[in-house]
Amino acid sequence: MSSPFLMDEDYLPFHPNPSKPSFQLPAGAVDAHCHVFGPGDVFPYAPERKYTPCDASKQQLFELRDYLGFTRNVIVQASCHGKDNSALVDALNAAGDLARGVAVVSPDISDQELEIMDKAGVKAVRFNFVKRLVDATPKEVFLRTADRIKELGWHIVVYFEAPDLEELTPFLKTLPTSVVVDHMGRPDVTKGIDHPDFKRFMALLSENENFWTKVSCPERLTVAGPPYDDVIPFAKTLVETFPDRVLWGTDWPHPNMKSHVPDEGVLVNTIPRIAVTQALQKALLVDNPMRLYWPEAS
Ligand code: 0GY
Repeated sequence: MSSPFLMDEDYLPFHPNPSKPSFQLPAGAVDAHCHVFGPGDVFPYAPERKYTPCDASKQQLFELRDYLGFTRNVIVQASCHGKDNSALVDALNAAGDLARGVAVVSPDISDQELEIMDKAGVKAVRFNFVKRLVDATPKEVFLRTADRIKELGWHIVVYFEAPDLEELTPFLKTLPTSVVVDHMGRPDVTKGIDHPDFKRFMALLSENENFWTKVSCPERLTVAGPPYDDVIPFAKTLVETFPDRVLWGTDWPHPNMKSHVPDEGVLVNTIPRIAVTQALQKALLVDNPMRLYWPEAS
């Protein structure tokens, strides 16, 4: 059956044949930010979604994992699936121990549903503050969700854009778990690493040891385009200042890209430019994600 969902007209599907990276990933590397989308005829997109993507199946994700040389994935529930985590749970169950998940849930979720997700490998929930992706959720609702999931030992992933950090900081500091900030808090890279916005983000991490960040998504943050020279200083600064609290992910299948279709081989080749020693690379790609998502194995 063909998908009942029509991809948005301006939606760019993921790269059909990415290049092989010249950078060889360390053994056991984790792609700590990626998604599965649908397929829509099996796992329908949410009625409240802000975009309709190109289907991106678990099999395609696992093929990319193997092709690039990753061992494991952390799969993040994306806004187009709303709070229906079925596609995520299905992918986690198919991956066995090789994937962990980040879900999106309401505080009224049942214990039984939480248990199913926990068993499948969900380790976190995501709070999304990006206005083009989701309608606003009251902070009090997020706090109730945080209270539910902290009992399971899960943590919280947050997605916001740099101009919103100042307003969000008092709230973020009240979160009772480890907190992972997506995509370096989405800095405006034209402003440079000495701009107050990026300094505020650095201060958040230095003053709060429970905060981590994904030094991911050069393809979203760049103005210059590949090979993403303008994003490197931001990620390199974070990796060198907080070597034990950084994660890296491909962001496959790159929803809502407008400027270009990212080549994941080129993305992987940015890693040795932001983590310039083998020790930093191993921390970023293996030790840190294993500690957070596979604590029993690390
Ligand atoms: C990402 C970024 C985006 C989308 C989502 O949940 C989502 O739909 O996260 C975006 O459009 O910036 O991390 O995939």
